[in-house]
Amino acid sequence: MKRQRGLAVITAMLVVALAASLAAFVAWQQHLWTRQVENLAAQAQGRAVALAALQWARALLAEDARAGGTDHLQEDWAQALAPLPADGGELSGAIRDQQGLFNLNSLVRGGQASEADGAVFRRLLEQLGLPPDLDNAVVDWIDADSEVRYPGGAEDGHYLTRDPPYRAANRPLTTVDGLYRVQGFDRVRVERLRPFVSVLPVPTPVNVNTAPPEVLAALVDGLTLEQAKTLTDARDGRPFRDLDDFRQRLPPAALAFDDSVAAVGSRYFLVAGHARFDRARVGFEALLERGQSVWPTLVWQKNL
Ligand SMILES: [Ca+2]
Ligand SMILES: [Ca+2]
Repeated sequence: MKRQRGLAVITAMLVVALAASLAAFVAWQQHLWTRQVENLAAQAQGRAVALAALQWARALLAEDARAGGTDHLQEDWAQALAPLPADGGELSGAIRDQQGLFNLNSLVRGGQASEADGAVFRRLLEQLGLPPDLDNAVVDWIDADSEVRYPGGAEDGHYLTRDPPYRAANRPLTTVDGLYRVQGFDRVRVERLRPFVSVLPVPTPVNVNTAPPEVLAALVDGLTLEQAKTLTDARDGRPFRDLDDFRQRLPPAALAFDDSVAAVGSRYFLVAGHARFDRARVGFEALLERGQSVWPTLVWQKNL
């Protein structure tokens, strides 16, 4: 009941914020003459709507943090915002848990290649029909040293022979597209991997309550994709309470998983919003971190 009321209040806040921004711009637009100024107005309107949508997402995630417990796909934040009609346009949006995916930056923890995360990533690569050696290439790209890992690794010595030459980043990835510069990756391979990976500012465990079957199968050595699908179907009706619950519900044939790579909650969420007004279409993406405080902080935001 309380949660329902909370959601209603948040939706009402969003509608008020939208109406206010729209009213202001509609009044302003009556005085506009040139297309150039109209474009500027559309951009400003887009920014105002993006801000309202972002506040909506933060409020939902804060509400969820106050309720405590795990993070799973039946919670309010995980329900997509159906296209919301606004005067002369509409807004839609969604919040996606980034820890349901494999965080590529988990491959290096505390400056060292993480064996447990490497094993998960290699299983994911294999399952997607990609060479498991790509793991070493990504670790070398991220780790601070210039020692080449075998097989498949590459450091400055390799990248400096490319045309044009460049150096290994030797720091965490900031976008999945960063993989294009890494030895062994091309368009096909990056796109194959993209739906299952994220790049977060720090290493993170995978949330078994939001991970797709492909990621769950990679997480647990010996778990087949078929078994992982059965597991996610059951989970979406009854989320895992904790890692022990997850362990107990694994099929007996599946081997153990490393506790350091799994969790039942999340800190990082991607908010995506799209709005349409007359001719103008605006979109944005933002990464929110729900850390010590209930109110999530903005890690980055970009307009699409
Ligand atoms: Ca939650
Ligand atoms: Ca390196």
